[in-house]
Amino acid sequence: MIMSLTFLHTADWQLGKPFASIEEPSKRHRVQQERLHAVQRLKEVVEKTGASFVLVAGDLFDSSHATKATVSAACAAIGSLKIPVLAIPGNHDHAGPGSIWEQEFFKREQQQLAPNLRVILTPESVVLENAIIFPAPLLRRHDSGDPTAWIRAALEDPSLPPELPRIALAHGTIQGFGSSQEDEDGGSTVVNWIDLSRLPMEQLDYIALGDWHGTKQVGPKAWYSGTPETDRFPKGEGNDPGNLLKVTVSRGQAPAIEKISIGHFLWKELEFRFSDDASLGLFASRLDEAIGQRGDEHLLLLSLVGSLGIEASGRLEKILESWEARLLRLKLDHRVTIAPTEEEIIALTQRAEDPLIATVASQLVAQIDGDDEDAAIARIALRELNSSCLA
Ligand SMILES: [Mn+2]
Repeated sequence: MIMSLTFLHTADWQLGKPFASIEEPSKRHRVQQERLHAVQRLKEVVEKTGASFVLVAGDLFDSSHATKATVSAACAAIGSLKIPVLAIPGNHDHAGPGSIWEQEFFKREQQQLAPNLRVILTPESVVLENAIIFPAPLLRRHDSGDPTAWIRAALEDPSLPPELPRIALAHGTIQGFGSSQEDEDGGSTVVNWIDLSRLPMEQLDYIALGDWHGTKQVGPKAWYSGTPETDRFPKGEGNDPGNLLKVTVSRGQAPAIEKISIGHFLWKELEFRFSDDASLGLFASRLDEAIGQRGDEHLLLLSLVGSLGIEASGRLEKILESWEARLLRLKLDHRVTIAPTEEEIIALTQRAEDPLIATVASQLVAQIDGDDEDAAIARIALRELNSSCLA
């Protein structure tokens, strides 16, 4: 009889990630907390899928310096899942000296709140009731060797139960894909390099990978689950974060994979070019369509180019002020230049009733053309002058 097994594959929770680029403390706190909420949301998925256990393919914590509050909250969330949770250390929470896994406080909280959590610190096969796990824990941040190399020989162990599905669990980069490290000479070296081509695929039933934050299949039986809660703006085409994987395996059969979306906050990118002052209205409606009233669930990377008249640039600044306040985060690449309209130049420079302003305006208008800093300052000064005249 073939035993079929369903489990959940997840990774890169990075609990305690600081999100220091979010200045507003209340927003930063919400984004930090959402990573924990994602673990809490796992409970529903566990119940719905009837999964036997959860595999966390590394980087459960963002660092070994997770606060006690983060450690306790993580253990409580994991404990609430009730089923076994097996995790390996990744590069962020590697099992080197001073690791979080050997800290007395973590051990105590784990024992009291998450007795179902098993952190695997040694590269040895783990025989469960219904599967065999081949873990590749990272024992340092950057491993120059292949952390899965030991698995090749271990699969030959005749004492392992032959009928149980065999699952490798690893964290790192695979050949030809993933993240690389810049070395000091500016060259690129690959660390934590998993050589899938050297793993005997016919002897494994699934390879659960972590480190890449999008969901991605990288072999017939090998997947990155991605991070359950998105933590950065989309990097390139096809990046697909905010999921976990429901995996059904049986010994010697192709695994069945189902992607389950679990992420909450939305990280979006928007580019807009201002062709004339009328395009400001189009821009405002574009933002309304993309985000609308749900600013407090969005992070937005906004790239703006083109040029606007003085008065329209002032209106743009007000629109941006609003979105800055509404969004969890507005990351702005603002390259819109101020190009006064004919009417604006005339209105400012030919002020018979106000000769001083007319003189200053004429001097600024003479300086606004160009890409240098002086021209940019002159354009802003002209905008300020214009708004003080209107006030
Ligand atoms: Mn990682």
